[in-house]
Amino acid sequence: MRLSRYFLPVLRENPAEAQIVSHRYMLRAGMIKQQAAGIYSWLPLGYRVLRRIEDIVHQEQARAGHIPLLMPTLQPADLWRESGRYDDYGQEMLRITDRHKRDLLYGPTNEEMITDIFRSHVGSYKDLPLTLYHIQWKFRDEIRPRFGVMRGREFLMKDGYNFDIDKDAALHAYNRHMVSYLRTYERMGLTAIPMRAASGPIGGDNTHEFLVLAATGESEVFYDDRVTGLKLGDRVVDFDDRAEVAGICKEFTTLYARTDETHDPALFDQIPEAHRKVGRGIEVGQIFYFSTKYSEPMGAVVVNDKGERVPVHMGSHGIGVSRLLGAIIEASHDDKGIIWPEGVTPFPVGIVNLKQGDAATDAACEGLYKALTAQGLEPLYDDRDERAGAKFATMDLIGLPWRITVGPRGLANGKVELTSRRTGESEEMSPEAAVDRIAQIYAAHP
Ligand code: 5CA
Repeated sequence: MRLSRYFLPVLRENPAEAQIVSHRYMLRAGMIKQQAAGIYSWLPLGYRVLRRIEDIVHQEQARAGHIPLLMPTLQPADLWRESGRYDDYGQEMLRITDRHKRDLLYGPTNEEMITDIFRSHVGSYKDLPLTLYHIQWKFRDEIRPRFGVMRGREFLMKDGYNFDIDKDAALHAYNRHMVSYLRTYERMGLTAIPMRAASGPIGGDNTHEFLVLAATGESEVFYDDRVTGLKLGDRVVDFDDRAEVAGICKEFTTLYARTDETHDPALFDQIPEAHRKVGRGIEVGQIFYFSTKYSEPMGAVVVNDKGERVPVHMGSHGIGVSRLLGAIIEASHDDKGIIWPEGVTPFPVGIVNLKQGDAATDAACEGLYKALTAQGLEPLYDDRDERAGAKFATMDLIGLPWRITVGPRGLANGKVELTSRRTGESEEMSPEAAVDRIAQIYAAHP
């Protein structure tokens, strides 16, 4: 992509309405535009990151054996009358009436609809286990939408639903989600800690939230700081192996980590003082096991191996896809702008031409552009006729993790400069070596 042809409406001034750094940088970097309170357009740069995050979510769900589908944003109210949640959900639910005076709603979550799909097509234990998920827009008429995409009214969520024959099988599905989420967040450069939580309107007793530590987080968290050192890494996990998956969950949930909703001061005080931490966190996901809460009233039953009709055991599992952009920026930025982790960056590398119009620098930039593109590493080439300072400021603001700078002085010696956005360190090398290095770096981020 050439910046001269792209649509990147960066703002020079700090927008007054943005109270936290992620919101400020998303507006300044031309990633989003607010259209109404808590409702945003995703401009090209923001949309690229959103899609990267969706890709990672899809890949890790596939790895765990979960199956994608797509349900609509609008749902008939009657489904929610069956579960009893139509009245319970209150003012957060956006209710709509169509021309035939039928009650609809913009889905805040999909337990009812997925249960309806299941009961229409599945009748035997032989079709279990089954986990279906989608990535779809949700609407919750939050009383205080704020912090940009962090607490929106319209927001993108991955929500998955497991159907199992009994509690043990459903708890395995719960554990499978926990492990798949650990890797999902790690690939985005995040440390997201599973914390025992409260279930709210979704229901059930077993639930964990995933929290990214950040001073601007909306949840108060209490934890043993050794939990932040745990990593799943690139371990090969057999998601069908109940003991292995449960073992990983135990590893990540044994140290104390709770939100204020479930905090137990007596237990907390048993942690050695040096490791006892109180902080704030951003909730980027939540998993639930709620047994037969929806299957029973909605008649989602299967015939078991003894020929009896039994309601299926279910859970639901959510990732805040659009919120993740904010969480990643909160966790990774400096005073010049965003610092994207390689896993989610909108472009793997930027090219800055210090002397646009100079035959040698233009040719070298074109060469880099072609070589990187040929390797599937689409660069963002700043080919505008701008001062070097302005080009650097834009690159720093939008946060691509690597920058190749091409100027007449370096080129005279056959060199360009490769700079890390995170460390600020630069290294001179030939254009070919720079391309190789970028390819090497991204080999670890498919
Ligand atoms: N049905 C369940 C699991 S699929 C569910 O709805 N869970 S949830 O309520 O916890 O939402 C899942 C995730 O969506 C949350 O962890 C959070 O990351 C994200 N989320 C929730 N509300 C908002 C909001 N107003 N703006 C942005 N993201 C949100």
